[in-house]
Amino acid sequence: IGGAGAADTLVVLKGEYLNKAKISDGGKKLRKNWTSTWVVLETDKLLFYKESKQEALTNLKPGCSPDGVDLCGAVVEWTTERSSRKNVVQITTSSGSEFLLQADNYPTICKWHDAIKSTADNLSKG
Ligand code: I3P
Repeated sequence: IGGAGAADTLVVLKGEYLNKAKISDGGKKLRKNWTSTWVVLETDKLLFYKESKQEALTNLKPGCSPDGVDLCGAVVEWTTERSSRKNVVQITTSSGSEFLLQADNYPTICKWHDAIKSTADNLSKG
């Protein structure tokens, strides 16, 4: 994902640590591995950093772009089927990759679910 630090992207939700697991890549199932990830929501994408410190460092380095997902065409929904954990949100990208985001604190994950969903829905409206 390019455009880190570009003037046309704005942070919608400031970084926060959430549990993240990528469960499929382009339709191919992956072994689930939950990791604590620093997540930042921008106007068109969700960015993932290992640590909060990396957000500033990555943006300073020319040619260095963070790991993330394009939210255009993405489907965002609560799931109780993809995990035994509570408070799990599933994001399915237009390229067929699937991510799970989770937090034990319900208000926290609700805020992220609502913001990511409305961002994705707005982008899809074109
Ligand atoms: C997985 C691990 C995950 C679990 C997943 C297991 O085992 O226990 O935490 O997901 O369940 O397969 P392993 O470490 O051996 O890969 P949840 O915590 O989300 O339930 P799953 O296969 O039902 O997704």
